Parts: sequence; C-alpha cells; structure tokens
Amino acid sequence: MGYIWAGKLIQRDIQMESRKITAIRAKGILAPLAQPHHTASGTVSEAQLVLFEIDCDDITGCSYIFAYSPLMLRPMVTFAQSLSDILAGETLDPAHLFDALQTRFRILGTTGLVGAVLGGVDMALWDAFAKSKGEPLVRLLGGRARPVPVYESMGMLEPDETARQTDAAKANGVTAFKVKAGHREWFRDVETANILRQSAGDEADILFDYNQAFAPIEAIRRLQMLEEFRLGWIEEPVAAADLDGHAAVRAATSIPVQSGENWWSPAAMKRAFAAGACDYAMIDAMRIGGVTGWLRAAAIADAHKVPLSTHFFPEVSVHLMCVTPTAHLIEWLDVSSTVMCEPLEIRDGCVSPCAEPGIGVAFDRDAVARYQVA
Ligand code: SMN
Ligand code: MG
Repeated sequence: MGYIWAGKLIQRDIQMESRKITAIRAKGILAPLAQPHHTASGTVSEAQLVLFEIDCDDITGCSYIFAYSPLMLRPMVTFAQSLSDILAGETLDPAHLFDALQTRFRILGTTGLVGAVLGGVDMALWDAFAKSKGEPLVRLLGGRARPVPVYESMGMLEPDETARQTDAAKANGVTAFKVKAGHREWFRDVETANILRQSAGDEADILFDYNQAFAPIEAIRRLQMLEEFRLGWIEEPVAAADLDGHAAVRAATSIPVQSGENWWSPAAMKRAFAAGACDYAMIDAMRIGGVTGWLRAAAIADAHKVPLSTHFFPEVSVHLMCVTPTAHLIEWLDVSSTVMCEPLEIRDGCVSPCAEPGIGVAFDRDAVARYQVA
C-alpha cells in the first residue's frame, strides 16, 4: 500500500501491513512445580504446558497455555498443529482471526480443549502483531506500562507452611494473600484463616478459594464461621456454572464473592453479572479467549464497575491489566518460569509488562528440550 505525500509516492513498509502466517509449532511440556498445588478439588503437581510458536514471515509469536492434565498435552498439540491447515497464508490480523476461528468451531463449541488452544493461538498472534509493530503489547493497545499489584496464590497448606510462604511473599512487598481452602473439616478452614490473618497482618488482603467444592448451604455455613477474619473474597464457593448458587452465597455473607477463572467467553462473564453471581471477577487469559477475549471482557467489567483480577498467565495478563479500567490484582502462581528465558519477577509486590516488543514470552530451548513430552 502506498500513498502520495508532498508529491512523492511514499511506499509504506507493506511488509508491516501484510505479514502472513507461515507455520504453527506446538510442544507439550511436563515441568516441575516448586511444590504440588493442592486445592479442594484436586492437586496440580506439575506444569502441564502447551507452548505455541507461530511464524508470521520473519516474526515468531510465542505463548503458552495450561493443560490441567498430562493426558491433554498430546491432543492439544495435535489440534494446535492442525490449525495450520486453516491459518497458513492468512494475514496477521489477530482480532479478525479470533472471530473467524470462533465461527469455524461454533458448532463443535469453543470451550475445553478447543477453547484452550484457540486462546493460546490468539495470544501468540497478538505477540507476533506487537512484535511486527516494534511495541510491547501494552503500548500497542494504547496503554501505559505500570507496576500492577499481585496476590500471592498459595495451595492448601499446613499452618506453618502457610505462615512461611506468607512471610516470604510479604518480604517481597506483597500485601494480598490467597490460600486454597475448603478442608474436609470446617475447623481447619478457621485455623487457616487465623494463621493467614496473623501472618499477613491486620491491613493485608487475605483471600480464600474453595475451588467449587461445596453446595451453597455448606459454603454459607462455613462462611458464617469466617466472618471475623474479614476475608477480602471467597472464590468459587460452589460449582463455577452454578450462578444461582453463587448468588445465594453472596446474599448470605458479607464476604465478597469472587469468580470467573472458568468463564470460557466474555458472554459467560455477562451471564454471571446478570445472575448477580459475584462481587469481583477474575479471568483466565487462555479460557476467556486470549488477548481478544480479554479486551472484550474488560469492557463488560468496566460497564458493571466490577474489579477484575487475573488467573494464571501473568506475563500477558500484566499488559492487559494496564488497559483494564477496573484492574484489581494479578495472581502470582508460578507455573511457567522453568521454560522461560526471562521469567517475570515480583518487585515491591508488583509485576510490570515487559519493555521489549510483544507479550514477554520467550522459551529457553534447553529447558523445552528437557521437559518436552509431546
Ligand atoms: C487454581 C486452579 C487450578 C490450578 C491451580 C490453582 C485456583 C486459582 O483456582 O485460583 O489459582
Ligand atoms: Mg481459583
């Protein structure tokens, strides 16, 4: 594309405008976690990741997704690689391609494996697009990079380990602390809230995550025993899809209800808000539809003035939080540093977007070779 300026034809760098997708590579990784992450609904004991590298002519977009089971790695890799049949030769237009892929898989459905992989593709395409413009994603989206406060996300731990991990995070400037709760015995939750409040301090934000473990009546019963600890939120007290159950819990407790990591689209957020399911929202960049889905969800959260936090994927999420009007807290739960060239780091309780072009995801080749299983 060219244009006339001052009587001369200025030949724009058409390369910038017309990069085409030329290859999609996906790898399945099983990497160690610092420790198993126990929740009321199961344990995550390894980092089961699918790494994406999408070549767009001379630029490669990178991203990763979380598979939640080693059994999902090979099917996700196979599906990701097969998308080159659809995407090869397409121009690098991430939002357009997101909508085209959503339409393509509408009858099948874009949740689960399909939704996860499409979210990873979207994040990689936006990484490539930002690189093609020479900008970190936050700048490409018209935002200003800034430190965003994190919440330390801990598993279901013994009291002394809860205290130790809280103290370590506090030393790094963190002021918000989440634990997985929903122990079999109700009094262990009370014990956990007590130790967390004592370790974190009176001013800190202490957060509970029940990971969908209870029926509304049991969640309400337990929360009545926790009111004194001033929890900042109770996350997924009942099944993620039980919006009326969330609303019932919300009506019965003064503790704000948090939900959203299991929303597979901005429309799912809209339905939750319409049902009065939550006071806060937290979205997962993979599940919500990558960067494209996030931007649309952030607009819905803004329209409802709902504070928006993140689930996993801090590297890309921190760029997006800088352009999220109701940005709240970024989850800090490390599942990616073992395969990153330059892992994201907390400074003074915050993380910041990368300064280099893209989303800040680049894989360590040796680590990938060490942990690749699919
Ligand atoms: C969570 C879910 C799945 C694996 C680890 C942690 C949790 C969270 O719900 O909010 O991080
Ligand atoms: Mg959670």
